[in-house]
Amino acid sequence: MAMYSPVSLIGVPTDIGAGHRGAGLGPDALRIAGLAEALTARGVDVRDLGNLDGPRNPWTAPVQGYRHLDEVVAWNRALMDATYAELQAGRMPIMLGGDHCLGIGSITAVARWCREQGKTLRVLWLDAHSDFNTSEVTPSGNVHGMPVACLCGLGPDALTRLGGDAPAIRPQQVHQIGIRSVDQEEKRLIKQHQVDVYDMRYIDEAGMKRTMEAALQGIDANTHLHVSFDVDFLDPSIAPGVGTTVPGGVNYREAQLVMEMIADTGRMGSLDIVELNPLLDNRNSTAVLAVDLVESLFGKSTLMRD
Ligand code: NNH
Ligand code: MN
Ligand code: MN
Ligand code: MN
Repeated sequence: MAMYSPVSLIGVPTDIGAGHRGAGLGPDALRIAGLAEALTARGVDVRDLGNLDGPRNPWTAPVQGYRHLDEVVAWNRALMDATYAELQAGRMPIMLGGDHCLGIGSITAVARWCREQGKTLRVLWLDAHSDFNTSEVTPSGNVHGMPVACLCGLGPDALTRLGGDAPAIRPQQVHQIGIRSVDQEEKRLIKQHQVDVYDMRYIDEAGMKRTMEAALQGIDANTHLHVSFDVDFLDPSIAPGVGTTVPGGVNYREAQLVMEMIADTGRMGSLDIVELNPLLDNRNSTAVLAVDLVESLFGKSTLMRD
């Protein structure tokens, strides 16, 4: 069995950036599904840091294109600090979301740490959505549709400069897999900024193996791989417990292969698990599936390879 760095679980119980209530219950659903125990069984040293604290969700309408911007900033600042502290302590942060706006905080911290360590950061964004909206083009004002744009410097200063300098990352560092719902103006931005997108059409044509080979191409010993796993990446037939289901998603076998191929690189240094919504789930089955997939990220193969 491969040796993994020690892991810290950081619960971030908020749906502050989402369009449905309930993602704030995600951390406990993942705990109850046995995440820590599954990693321990893989031989990983796991510490559960419990949940971060932050403002309640005021559930108000957008103001200048953003819903709850102040609260989104507060949660992301807390997460950025917690993530950075774990990286500094030599531990792999696993963020238990919470909605995907939290990717701003976790990845800003990871980007800063990689810069200081001279590491090359690559972000794998597993999602049905590109999350590249801005306040001008968002159909909803929900910040969970904006984190990639914010990380690339498009957005309000309070989010793009969360870690001081903007942008935290370049669009070329982001590789998106499973994409099948992109808003009209968001498409234009994605093309303009040249994000590397492997949408479902690409996966249908090339197959998941070739898709992942392309997305992982060029990784070397100096690469830090950050995996941002939006559970709506998965097909709703196997993962109903998310706020924004989109049909035609990644199936069980494809998802396992994605995780196994990431594990094979040995370069995953941080992970987000976001958008799990237990209120919409079927007896926590989506949380159990997420844990199963995280086991594969840590080298558990359904074949006889370990
Ligand atoms: N694109 C839509 C929006 O910006 C939906 C985003 N929802 C997500 N993203 N779950 O991953 O409002
Ligand atoms: Mn997302
Ligand atoms: Mn999504
Ligand atoms: Mn597996």
